[in-house]
Amino acid sequence: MTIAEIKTEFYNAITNCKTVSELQDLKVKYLGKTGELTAVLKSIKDLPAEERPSFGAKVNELRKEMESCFGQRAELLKSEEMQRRLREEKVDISLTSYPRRGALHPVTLVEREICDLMIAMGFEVLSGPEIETDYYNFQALNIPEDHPARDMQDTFYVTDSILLRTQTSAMQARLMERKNPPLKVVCPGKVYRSDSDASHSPVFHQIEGLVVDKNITLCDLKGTLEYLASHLFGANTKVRFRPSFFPFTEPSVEVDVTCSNCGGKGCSLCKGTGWIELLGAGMVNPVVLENCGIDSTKYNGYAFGIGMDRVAMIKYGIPDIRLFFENDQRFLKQFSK
Ligand code: 2NL
Repeated sequence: MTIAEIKTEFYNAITNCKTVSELQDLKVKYLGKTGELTAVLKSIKDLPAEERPSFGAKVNELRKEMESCFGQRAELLKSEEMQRRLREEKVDISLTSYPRRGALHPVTLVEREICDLMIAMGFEVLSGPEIETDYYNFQALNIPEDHPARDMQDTFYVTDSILLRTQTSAMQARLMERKNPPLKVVCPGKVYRSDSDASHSPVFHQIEGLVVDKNITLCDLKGTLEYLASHLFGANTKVRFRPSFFPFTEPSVEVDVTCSNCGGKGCSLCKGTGWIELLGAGMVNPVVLENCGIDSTKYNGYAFGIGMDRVAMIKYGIPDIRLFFENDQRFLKQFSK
């Protein structure tokens, strides 16, 4: 082959070359030790001596030309290959389905709101075990064995003396044993009672407040609850006490608030009375203070217990407590802002 033929053939071959590895093969074919150009160069010995220098120069010139062509082609093919891989190997993250956004449970919203309001009044927030001993759940709180109040709160027993707490007071009894007054705490958490209908669930959420100090009065309790109710249900909410009975408080009261739905005029939510029963409370029974090692001649206090599920039902107009435990996303999503 002549130099011109090799050159033409080379340009055809290199323009048709589509991949880096094809190009590598081509390089060997033309420029390798046993390649075309080397073969041509070897034929130099058959030429007359005076033609050899110019022939050699031409071959070298072509070699340089080819080398630069290989370099350029290699760059081009590499960048094309990169573009192809970027195109074909792209991970399209927009195609995956988005995880649906959650929302806070209405009872969690109420718990946070109440805790925030209590913290603003200087209360600490305390939580404790859901599995309790009979002692802290009942006996320390002046509910002895065979007391009718034990039937009032149908209890899930784990063993004879271990149970699922029926109220969060157990934690407050533990606190009173451990710390000296003044005490000012709220205990939110799950409590359990063997009871189930539209307004009772075997698990529900309570928050109990406890203040122990010197010279505490029912007035302190009322002021605290008025602040709480007016922030939970609106500034015009009124609070009233009715006499009641709990073994752990004396005197005990049932606390009503004016209906947030009708403002006290009477509607279906308050069954025409204008009032909604919200919680139970009272002055801590001195027997309970003594049980927990607090001198009841020096100290006294108040306590209250609120069902947070009930608060959420009133606040959001939810007719059945069981809706809180079904975990239907369509229901749960409605309450978070
Ligand atoms: C209700 C309302 C109440 C308390 C809980 C309490 C806690 C201690 C001492 C005295 Cl450590 N009382 N908690 C007081 C009154 C009512 O809950 O309806 N309970 C059956």
